Amino acid sequence: MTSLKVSFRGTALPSSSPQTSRHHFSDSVTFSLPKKSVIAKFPNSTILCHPKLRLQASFGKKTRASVSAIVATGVQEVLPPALTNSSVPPTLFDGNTRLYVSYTCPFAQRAWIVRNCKGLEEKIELVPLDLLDRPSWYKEKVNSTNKVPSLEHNNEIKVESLDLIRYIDSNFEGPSLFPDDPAKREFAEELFSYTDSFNTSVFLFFKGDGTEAAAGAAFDYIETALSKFEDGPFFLGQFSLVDIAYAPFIERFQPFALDVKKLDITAGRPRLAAWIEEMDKNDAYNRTRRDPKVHVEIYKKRFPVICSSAS
Ligand SMILES: N[C@@H](CCC(=O)N[C@@H](CS)C(=O)NCC(=O)O)C(=O)O
Repeated sequence: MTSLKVSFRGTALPSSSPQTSRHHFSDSVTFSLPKKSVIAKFPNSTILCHPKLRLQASFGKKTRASVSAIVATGVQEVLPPALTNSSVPPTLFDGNTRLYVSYTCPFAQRAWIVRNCKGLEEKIELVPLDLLDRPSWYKEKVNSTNKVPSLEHNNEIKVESLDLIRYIDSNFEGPSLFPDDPAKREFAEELFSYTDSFNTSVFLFFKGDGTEAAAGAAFDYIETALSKFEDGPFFLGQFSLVDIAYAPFIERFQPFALDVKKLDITAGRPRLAAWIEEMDKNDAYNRTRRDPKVHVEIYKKRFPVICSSAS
């Protein structure tokens, strides 16, 4: 029998270890070669950035040969089209787990990132909605506030993105995205509480109702927060739910501020720059991202005042 062994070395989160961490890790899977192409999955780990992959084929007992191949990092997922009011609805409350999102919503993106980071692509079905032509069954049967995200799990609905990311992290398999260290947990609570103030300061500035100084102070808060733990470039040192709570917003704020105000949010903020660079390497997150130009176009329509006063 011909078997193929695929191994990787790279940055990963091992689910078997309680230590939340970004470190070099190696693992391998072996399988026989069917005629069809095969997908190598590493069940005990989530690959956080591009791994070095090695493939080795063994033909019988003695012969071994290295095989070169183009291997995609992480999971390749074909994203379903957003459901409109005229689309066929999913069979609700049939025991399946579904995450209702909008591809444009940063709150929904938080939950989507957690789903991907934990390798739950097959356990949690992604159900995108078109918010401009929202299916009526969504408000009637899923979420009476008519907002995304919502999670349908065990025939119950969970809502609110910050609650949802913690729920998914605690109630599903996959690497833990929340540290055990009490000092880190305490700081995480502070940072979760700050997300609304952060977003509000920046949105007010974009709307023309706030000041650049207040928005700058919000980014300075982030810069200071990123220096609290020295064991990594993330908010709690190692990658966690806190990074996931902020990433979808910073992903939008950065290109928009640069485009309409020529304002580089990373200027004089080296930790924020390093954090963005690290987040850019995260495959689970990257699979939820949109082209920055799309964000800029959406924000230009949403915040016309700052565009007309652009420097
Ligand atoms: N606090 C909520 C906010 C969710 C939210 O505002 N979602 C927006 C899309 S980004 C939405 O569904 N808006 C639809 C509406 O307000 O009708 C959360 O964190 O989940």
